[in-house]
Amino acid sequence: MNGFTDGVFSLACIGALCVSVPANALVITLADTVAADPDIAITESPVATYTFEHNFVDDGFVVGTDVFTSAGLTIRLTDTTSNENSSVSVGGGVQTVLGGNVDNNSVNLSLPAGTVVTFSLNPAALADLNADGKLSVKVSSTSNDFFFADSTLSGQITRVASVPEPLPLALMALGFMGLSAARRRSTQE
Ligand SMILES: [Ca+2]
Ligand SMILES: [Ca+2]
Ligand SMILES: [Ca+2]
Ligand SMILES: [Ca+2]
Repeated sequence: MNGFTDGVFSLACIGALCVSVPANALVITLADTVAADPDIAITESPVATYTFEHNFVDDGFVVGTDVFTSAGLTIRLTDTTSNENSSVSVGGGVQTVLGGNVDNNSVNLSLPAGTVVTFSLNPAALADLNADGKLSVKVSSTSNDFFFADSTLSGQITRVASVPEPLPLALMALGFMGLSAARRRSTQE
């Protein structure tokens, strides 16, 4: 191989290496649970609402890099007696889901009985979650009383991993070394 083809060959190799290092898009499932112990009574009066926040930042969510493509909220409510109506609102009111009577569970409120309110976040609620990795949740009573047991928000994020900086730089350095070696060889010939 003469100096010129040697240089072209090393450039071609570097090109192939650069192309073979793609940006990686990882899909990761995250879940965050807020649990009340003991269960929190939500009544028409004096306390009609219970507000809390699902926070994914402390679970590794990186604002600006990670994006929730979908997420579902599962809230468990319990009750001791009578009929009531519940309402769950997220993201300061961008999505509200109305619930009916909560099944009675008068024996032990900590048992996994009661009623589960579950729904997928709409685009506005997803946007609120992606903006800061947090979603506020408000559980309200619109008639009579019930108890809040726990809430789980889970969903899939896509994480775009950038190409590590040192690698392209090292490849460029290798390329220049190859070219100058080829030049040296061709001037010596
Ligand atoms: Ca969390
Ligand atoms: Ca009930
Ligand atoms: Ca938010
Ligand atoms: Ca009740």
